[in-house]
Amino acid sequence: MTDLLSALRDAIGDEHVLTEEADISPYAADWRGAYRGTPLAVARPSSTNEVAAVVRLAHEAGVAIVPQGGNTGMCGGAIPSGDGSQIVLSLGRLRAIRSVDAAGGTITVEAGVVLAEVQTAAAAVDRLFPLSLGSEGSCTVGGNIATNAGGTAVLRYGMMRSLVLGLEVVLPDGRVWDGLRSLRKDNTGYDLTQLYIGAEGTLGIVTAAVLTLHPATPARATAWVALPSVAAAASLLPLLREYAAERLTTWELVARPALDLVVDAGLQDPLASDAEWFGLIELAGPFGASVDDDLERALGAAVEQGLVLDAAIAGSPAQRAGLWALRERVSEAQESLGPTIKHDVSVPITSLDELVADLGVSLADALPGIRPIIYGHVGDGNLHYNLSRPVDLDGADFVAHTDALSKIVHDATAALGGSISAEHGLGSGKAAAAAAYKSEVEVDLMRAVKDALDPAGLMNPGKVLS
Ligand code: FAD
Ligand code: 2HG
Ligand code: ZN
Repeated sequence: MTDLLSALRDAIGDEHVLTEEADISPYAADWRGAYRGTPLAVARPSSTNEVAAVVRLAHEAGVAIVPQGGNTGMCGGAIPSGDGSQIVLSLGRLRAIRSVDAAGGTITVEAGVVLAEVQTAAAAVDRLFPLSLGSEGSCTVGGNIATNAGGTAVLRYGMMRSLVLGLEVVLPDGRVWDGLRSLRKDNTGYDLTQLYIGAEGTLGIVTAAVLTLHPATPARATAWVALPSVAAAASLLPLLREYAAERLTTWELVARPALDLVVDAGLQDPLASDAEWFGLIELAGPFGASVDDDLERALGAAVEQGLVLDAAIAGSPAQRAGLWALRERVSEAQESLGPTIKHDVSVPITSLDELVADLGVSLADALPGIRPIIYGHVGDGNLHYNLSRPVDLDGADFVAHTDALSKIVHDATAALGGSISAEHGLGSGKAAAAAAYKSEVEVDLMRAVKDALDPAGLMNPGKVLS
């Protein structure tokens, strides 16, 4: 290992190979402290060639690599094992925006560029990069690609995989695949770009990407609504589309206990409603688009049909930000209740009410006093069905119930034809669970891909496939 470390130092510079406890500890655990490992070292290359050199040297030494971007992931994907045998490869120094092509509608960026920086660079040329996550100030493009991130604009623009045109990838043996194409059409064989998206660093290291830019949407109309039920939230989707068509960008759900958390944390509740379910709706369009009128007409029809009980429409950018915060701050606010057992499930949108009703009963039976904090991307059929401890149960004792409680949530989701990871990926935390809900054929195919592209098994082992 001493030889490897000194070869790495020669390749990327002494100060960019970290081994001291104080230096490596920020890379050794996730942001919640839910996953913790022990890196052999942390390598911080600054270019594609340096990434290739690190990977080649590790490959020659038979040492595994764990890529890490902003370390905002939810499932432990960027965290090494605890045995001190794996190198964390941080992409944080690959920070260049290589080019912006407003006319062609593309931007080419390196993997370590923070998502918010891509949004800003797009806005500077009057374009939109639509991926939008609560973590956008710290997550990176490489991490967004590796997890196929979702967020609050998927309804209109799709997940990260629909925003990527081309990739540059360092392969497990250190070779570089230059697939940085900006073509909208390219039917020349297997789609390797899509294969690397959502692979969570298990097939190679993304070093750069060509991303799609969309027209800017300066006209925005935003509402916070009180709802009679989850079924109403599902029925609202086709109604909103009827009035807003593709301008409907966001349709998010927040349950009463989740709203109470952010209000307790200091946010203002715009509706004095005793409803159990709430939602955030946003329409967006080009300058001069009639989004305000469309939203008002849609909400009028929704109230008439009994799908919405009450609504507050943002009258200023500050009010809009206030409504968004009611949704975006829930994840962080739940941490105040102690450790969270997280679930990121999706079902067909028409089955959401059944899922919520079933789980309400079965989880309370399994652990009386358990507090579900439910919110998520209802327009995508995706709920964060997160669990907090009963008030009289210690955090550690609660976490000991994780497997049993998650099995209840995942079984109910699978019974409705759903997915146990809608947008966060599998990492190490959900890899085994996911395999249990897939057919043998599907797991075999995934293993065949892994074995073909990473025959030595050195790319983020134990993630995605346990
Ligand atoms: P990391 O956490 O560093 O890594 C994630 C995975 O990608 C790991 O497996 C890692 O090995 C791999 N990886 C990282 N970089 C590369 C690379 N260059 N090449 C290959 N593999 C790589 N996610 C959503 O989908 N939707 C949301 O709405 C959402 N909201 C969030 C809100 C908050 C407050 C937080 C904290 C997180 C949220 N997330 C959300 C989760 C997270 O931000 C995303 O998964 C994000 O895409 C991870 O990016 P990252 O750069 O932090 O990746
Ligand atoms: C969100 O939609 C994120 O807010 C985070 O995906 C969800 O913290 C979570 O469980
Ligand atoms: Zn989410």
